[in-house]
Amino acid sequence: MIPITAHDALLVIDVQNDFLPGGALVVPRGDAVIPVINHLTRLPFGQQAASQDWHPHGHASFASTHGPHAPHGTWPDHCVAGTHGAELAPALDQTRVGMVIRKGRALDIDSYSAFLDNDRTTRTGLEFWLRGLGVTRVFITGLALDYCVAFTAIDAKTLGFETFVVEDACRGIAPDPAATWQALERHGIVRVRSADLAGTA
Ligand code: VGL
Ligand code: ZN
Repeated sequence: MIPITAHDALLVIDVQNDFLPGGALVVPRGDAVIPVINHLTRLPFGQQAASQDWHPHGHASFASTHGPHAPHGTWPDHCVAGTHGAELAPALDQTRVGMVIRKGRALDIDSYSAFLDNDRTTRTGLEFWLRGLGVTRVFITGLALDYCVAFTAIDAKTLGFETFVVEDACRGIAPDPAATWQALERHGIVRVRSADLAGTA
């Protein structure tokens, strides 16, 4: 059991309509993370933050931006700022979320991580918010395990936070998550399940 304390933060990555069934960039069974995350929000985390993928029209990560020869690593148009698809899932309990970080807002740079854009220099501010509030450990949940969750976890660890990824509170785009877990474990990130986390008595 891992007792959750005031120095712990829950991070909810990109639980947005476009990544759920019926959305523009579906993460298979992505909706299954919502009840697990809602349960975790009731544990005594000192802070809780959520991220939103938040792209302008014509974003560099959209295949449609590049005409008929879209480069590798582009996606269907998704999470366009201000649209229904970009909203956090209505079933997600946001009552204890104190900070929402919007990332991928620059036209030419994508941002998988909730800490740093893919140029690896532009910061979102999440690091300073967490650190300023005395957070030392982060527990990461959400979508997609193999993209935004993994990038966020690796950055969190690299920035000096003790980093945990909550397995049953994440889903990936690729059917087999084994390579992602190997990469995370190689970085010293701890894989836990929601049942491993406990309120302090
Ligand atoms: C994501 C692909 C493109 C994610 C965001 O949230 O994992 N994946 N944009
Ligand atoms: Zn995106």
